Amino acid sequence: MSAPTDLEALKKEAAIRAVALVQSGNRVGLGTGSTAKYAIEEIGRKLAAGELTGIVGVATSEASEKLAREVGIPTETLDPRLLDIAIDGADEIAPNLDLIKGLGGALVREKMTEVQAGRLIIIADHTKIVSRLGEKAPLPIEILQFGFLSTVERLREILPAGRLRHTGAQPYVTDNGNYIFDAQLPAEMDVRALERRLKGTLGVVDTGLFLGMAERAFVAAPDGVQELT
Ligand code: ABF
Repeated sequence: MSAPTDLEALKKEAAIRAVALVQSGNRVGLGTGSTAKYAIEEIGRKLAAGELTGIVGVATSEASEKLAREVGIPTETLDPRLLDIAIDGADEIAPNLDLIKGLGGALVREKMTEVQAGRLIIIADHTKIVSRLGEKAPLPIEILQFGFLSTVERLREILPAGRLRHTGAQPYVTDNGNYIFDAQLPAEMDVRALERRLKGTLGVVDTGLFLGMAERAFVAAPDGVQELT
């Protein structure tokens, strides 16, 4: 059988590979975005077919919560219990599986959920592979609405090239009621030092840097799905 060439078909195939790691009885972190959507649908399909039982999903966004309900996945909100596995997309994947996430706006719920997962499995198409973080995508940084102009000024002292995300004329608002500052990362950036500095910046809720969190990635390319560890 020849490999599918359509990108959506490949993203779906990557999602199916990741969902194969889910076992009956697992508590599963449900990611957000157009690739994670396929994983949620596949879990729903397997539940309906009786191929999986006893799954509990913890959704990383309102949109994923809604989709999970539609496909029949019982959901709970995040509590201190660990999750067995989480499956999510990414905006950039570095060779060591460090990630930029959050262009979809769900970075805080994603990070809070996925840090509690025994395994974080990333699914993406090949355009997300980079040689260094910040090569293609900006780094999303979620900030409080209160005093946001002050926070943006503080952030510009660290990352001068960046701007508040907008939807039309209005600032984009996350599921948590916050704003997002999208910053260009300079080359040769120590992302671990950057993460510490950003997390210590007043008004910052969290960043889209997911460092040392992913266990593996299934990356969809025209010649098939590659597994990165
Ligand atoms: C989420 O969805 C995000 O962290 C990331 O921003 C985005 C990727 O979406 P897609 O799979 O649609 O490219 O996983």
